[in-house]
Amino acid sequence: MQNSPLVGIIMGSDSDLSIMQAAADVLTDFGIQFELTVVSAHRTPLRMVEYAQKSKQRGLKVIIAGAGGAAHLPGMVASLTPLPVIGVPVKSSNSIDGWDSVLSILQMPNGVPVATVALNAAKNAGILAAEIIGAFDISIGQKVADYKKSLESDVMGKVEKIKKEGWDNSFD
Ligand code: RP5
Repeated sequence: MQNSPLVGIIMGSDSDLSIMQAAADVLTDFGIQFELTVVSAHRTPLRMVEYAQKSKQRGLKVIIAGAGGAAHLPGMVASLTPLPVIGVPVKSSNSIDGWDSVLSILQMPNGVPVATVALNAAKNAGILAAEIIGAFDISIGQKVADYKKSLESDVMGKVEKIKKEGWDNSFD
């Protein structure tokens, strides 16, 4: 395992942690060092600027940023760092129905991409971060490939399960 974190997980409030925890769990499973903290675009704007501007020099390779409601954190961080930013729209207490966070994170202007995952999909954010790290780290890349293979095995198990339950399957 590396000594300094490769992935920075940030979120607008501690109330996002129950959702963002899934990204941390994935990175732990893949053995990828990460850090996790609260950075609020609206309530600690200067902390956000400092975090984003120092992120690359601190050795981070990817940032996962989650926020709810008027979710400006991922996009603003992306505007301040050359690192890839993965955005997690969180359905929070101040979300209308989640679309506000999805669109705030998704609809970025040309030049400032945020790789936006589905609503509350912090697990996918963790997997995507692992894929990015795995593109240049052979050991992590192999773990990601093994994980993808396990998804196939899981589904093939389901194929067998419902076949045994009697559903007609003339495909296999
Ligand atoms: C957003 O406001 C945060 O990301 C969080 O999703 C939401 C609510 O924050 P709290 O009022 O719970 O601190 O900025």
